Amino acid sequence: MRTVTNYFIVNLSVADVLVTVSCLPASLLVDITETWFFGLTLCKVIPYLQTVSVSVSVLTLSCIALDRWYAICHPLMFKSTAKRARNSIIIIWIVSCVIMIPQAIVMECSSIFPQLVNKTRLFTVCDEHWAAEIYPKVYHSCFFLVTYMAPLCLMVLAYVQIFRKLWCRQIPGTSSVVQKKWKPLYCSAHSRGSGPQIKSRPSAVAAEIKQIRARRKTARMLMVVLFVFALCYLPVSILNILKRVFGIFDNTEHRETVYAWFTFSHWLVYANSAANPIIYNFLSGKFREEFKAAFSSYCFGIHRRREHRLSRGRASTESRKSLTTQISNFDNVSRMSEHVVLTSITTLHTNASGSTQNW
Ligand code: NVH
Repeated sequence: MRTVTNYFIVNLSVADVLVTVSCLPASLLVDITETWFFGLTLCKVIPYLQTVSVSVSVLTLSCIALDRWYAICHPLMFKSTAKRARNSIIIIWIVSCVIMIPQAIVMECSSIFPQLVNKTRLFTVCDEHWAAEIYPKVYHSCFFLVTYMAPLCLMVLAYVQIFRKLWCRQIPGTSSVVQKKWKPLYCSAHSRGSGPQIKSRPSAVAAEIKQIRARRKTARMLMVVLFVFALCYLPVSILNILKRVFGIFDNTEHRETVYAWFTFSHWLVYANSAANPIIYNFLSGKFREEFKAAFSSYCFGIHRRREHRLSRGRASTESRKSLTTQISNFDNVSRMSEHVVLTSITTLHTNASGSTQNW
């Protein structure tokens, strides 16, 4: 499915793969040995790729949130298309590669014992070298703001509005009694009864309920992805600020503990890359379905895939047959509410027109 969100999710995965392949092995070795074995070029390239990947991930998550925010909260203001998504992805990569160039410039190899420079790689470290003390403080404060704090705050605001729109809004064509039953308790009172109560055709109502249901599922998954991202990048971001801006670990007696915390924080960053496909697996039926199809076609060849497509085709035809069957897959609370809505609309409509029309 070439949706805008899916384009961005693929881009997020590219950044995840990039950081896992290029930075994880080096990070593992540095965390264990406290030594840089890879020479000056890679001392510039690997941390550069690390920061590019962070920037690409956070910008991609921001674009996903922005796209959902426009689609759900301001549908008439902006139309996002697959082409626009592709262009945004190109811009994300260019911007990330450009803004992280200073990182490559400041990375240098140095030896703890300069007399051993030409004899061994042991005691070599790869670290930032700045002309004055103030520069790293400014740079890392900006890095934290631009790659963590500001985008996360904006995304939280966007998802709060999306949440309100999807979970607290008036369902079209429903009476206030039905509406109260549909609307879960956690929605604030002010949104209750807002918006006109349009008496739409049942098929239109069903289509809209279906759309809201699909959007809720996607939004729920995206909120989990964002929450896990924020959680996994929090320790490394905080530790980095404490180290570079406040210089807290410069003369510490607890060197081992500090190293352990840094190692843990690096692993959380890499764990985030592994977490995303797991989240998609648990929270997206479509992802599971497509993954299984791709996996079985990889293992058993094209023949099986064709069979799978056919059976999926059958399944989707069957699923189109009955709206009630489709809706019965909803989660428990919503299922009950939805049942109330559908029964009430059907009853209302039957009473009004004497027939239940197509459904
Ligand atoms: C540059 C690093 C240094 C910490 C984040 C990821 C991250 C850090 C962070 C947040 C393993 C600017 C700011 C940096 C590093 C860097 C070697 C390597 C990496 F989301 F990774 F706070 N933070 N030496 N952080 N860097 O650890 O230069 O990328 O070999 O890639 S960094 S490494």
